[in-house]
Amino acid sequence: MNWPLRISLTIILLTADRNASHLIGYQNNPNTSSFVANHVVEVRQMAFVPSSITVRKGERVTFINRDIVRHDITEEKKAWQSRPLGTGKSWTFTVMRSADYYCSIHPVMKGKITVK
Ligand SMILES: [Cu+2]
Repeated sequence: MNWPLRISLTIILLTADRNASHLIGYQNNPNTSSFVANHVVEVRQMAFVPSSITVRKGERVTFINRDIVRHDITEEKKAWQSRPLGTGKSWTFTVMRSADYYCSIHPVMKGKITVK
């Protein structure tokens, strides 16, 4: 690969990454044999990162606890809730509607998922 082409591809990849930094990939959906996007929200220093994401209905979100204390992910009206996640643990769910959520252990921690 020549250098100008390699630089162009790098710029494209960096731009794509900035636009969807929470999007880590696609997973095969065995029910539809289509691919479903998988978004990632990390929990770092008592905050959800990113705190707001936009997804399509049926896409998945994985929460990963990168913090040193336990956290959970609780929908505002408790429509859904993860188990408490220790350091390094993750929880994945399929998003069907927009939701505001928080950590029930530390209620100041808040996040938002918007289904477009
Ligand atoms: Cu917490």
